[in-house]
Amino acid sequence: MKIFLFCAIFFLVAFVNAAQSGTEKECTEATAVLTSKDGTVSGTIRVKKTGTEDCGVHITGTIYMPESEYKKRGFHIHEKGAKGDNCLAAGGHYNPEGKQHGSPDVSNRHKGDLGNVEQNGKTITIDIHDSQACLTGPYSVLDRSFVLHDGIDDLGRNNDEGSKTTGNAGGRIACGPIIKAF
Ligand SMILES: [Cu+2]
Ligand SMILES: [Zn+2]
Repeated sequence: MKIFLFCAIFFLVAFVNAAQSGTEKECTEATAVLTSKDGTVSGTIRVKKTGTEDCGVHITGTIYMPESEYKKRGFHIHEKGAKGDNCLAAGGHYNPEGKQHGSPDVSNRHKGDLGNVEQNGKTITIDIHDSQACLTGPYSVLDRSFVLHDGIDDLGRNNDEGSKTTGNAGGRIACGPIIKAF
């Protein structure tokens, strides 16, 4: 009887642990705080899963930065959730499938290719529906980084090497790791 009770408790504990680790993997919402090294750029971004599939998210947020004329800026998810070395620590564009750099609305693109965002005055308002970024599954963007660039992403439409790898979006002016929220 004692053995039976012991076994029953053992399996119950194992079952509860398995159920908990299952829910840990689930992620429906993530956040990222973007900053620049000099402190002049800051923003908060939210990523919400939009359906039951692993991929498909709604990305919203606001970035505040020094005033400039209306300008487009490249905005991507880069591979690593690190922001050292003026955001170079974030690595290259998140590209687990070995594709070319491209526009967010084509299938041959890096998973992290979100295109351009628009600065108006001191503000960039972000409101992106993306079908390829994922919050669950093998290609999750959790623990990777958003990177805001100084220049315009050419969306891979030119014939030079840079266009097919980075979109020639220029320097990295702010970044922030994508962290699980719920
Ligand atoms: Cu980038
Ligand atoms: Zn890219």
